[in-house]
Amino acid sequence: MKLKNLKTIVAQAVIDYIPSGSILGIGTGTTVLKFIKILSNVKNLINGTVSSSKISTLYLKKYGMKVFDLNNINHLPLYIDGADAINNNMEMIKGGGGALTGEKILANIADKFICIIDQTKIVEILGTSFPLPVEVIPMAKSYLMREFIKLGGVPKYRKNIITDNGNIIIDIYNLKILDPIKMENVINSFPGVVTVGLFALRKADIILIGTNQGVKIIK
Ligand code: ABF
Repeated sequence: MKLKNLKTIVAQAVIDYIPSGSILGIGTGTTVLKFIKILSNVKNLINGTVSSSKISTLYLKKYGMKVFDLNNINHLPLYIDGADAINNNMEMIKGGGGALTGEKILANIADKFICIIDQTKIVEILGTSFPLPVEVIPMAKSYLMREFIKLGGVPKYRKNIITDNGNIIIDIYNLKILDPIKMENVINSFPGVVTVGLFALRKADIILIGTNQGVKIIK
């Protein structure tokens, strides 16, 4: 099956998990975009959405979906999002699209986080195949790059990207993340770090994987 079809089958399958009449948290990325299109055909199923990024908000509105401001919502039963890499403990690297801060806020608030991925995202060790994105306050860029080198990584400033929050992204290459929770805590502790794209403290609850054999479910 082509990659885009793996994303489509998983975007379709997650519809069955949506509680009717709820407000739904929406992630960012190409799989989520497919999900938004499919969701728009059954939009009466939900009361509306909250969005993790400006780009997803744009698409949600384009497809006629109601988008609430998160500050006006006090309960989020479900968050649906993709990932860039995920290990067999449901810990993830996210933020390849630069929306990691909005994604992490929604993932943390939601009662349940369902991750929708294609089979290429499964990895044994995080950090080896996909670099770890970190959203950073611009004035801390050089300091943080030095700290990331000390962690054993190769940091690279992502050019021409300003996040939804007006910050920059540093991608850390070649990090072998053997203890994701520890690494998330360490990177969180540096002043100037807004969000690290490591989702280990709050990992996925359910993973739906688009494979050549159909949708595989991991709980
Ligand atoms: C999202 O999924 C982002 O964090 C990440 O960049 C994106 C990548 O997945 P996709 O293959 O769906 O574009 O959660």
